[in-house]
Amino acid sequence: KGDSGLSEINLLKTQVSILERKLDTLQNSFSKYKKVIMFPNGRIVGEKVFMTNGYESSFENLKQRCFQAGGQLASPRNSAENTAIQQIVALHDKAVFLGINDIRTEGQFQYLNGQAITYSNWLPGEPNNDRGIEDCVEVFADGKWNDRSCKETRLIICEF
Ligand code: 289
Ligand code: CA
Repeated sequence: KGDSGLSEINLLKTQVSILERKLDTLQNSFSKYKKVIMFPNGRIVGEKVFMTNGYESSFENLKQRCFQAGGQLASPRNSAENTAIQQIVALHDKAVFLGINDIRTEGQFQYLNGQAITYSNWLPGEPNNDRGIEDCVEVFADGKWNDRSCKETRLIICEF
């Protein structure tokens, strides 16, 4: 009887921890979708949410703003994510900066975590590092990328 009581408690503990993990997942999803409802300028692609609040500034400021909001500057990993960003650009009629740059090593574009990019959508002839000062990546309303000076002012899109 004593042993079976113990195993019942252990079973219950396992079930509670499974439920806790599920609750955690649900809460994370809910907080994402809540943001999209509050900011209808967003787009959901799989697990990611892309959003703008209309803020415009240079790359470093955009990067900081997204980080402070608990996300990061939009960093599309595939064409579906790039299309979501393209739609937001078209909606606002303003180009954006991505969370991608070649500040560390010229010609080697990387994500904000330092990994080399695995997806790109450059305009023909880009990146060209025009005048030797183009380390950031802007996206136009057609979804195409151009490297551009990080000092330019562009619209913010964060991903969460
Ligand atoms: O300052 C140069 C930029 O305005 C862009 O000019 C042309 O569109 C191309 O040379 C681009 O590569 C360049 O970023
Ligand atoms: Ca360029």
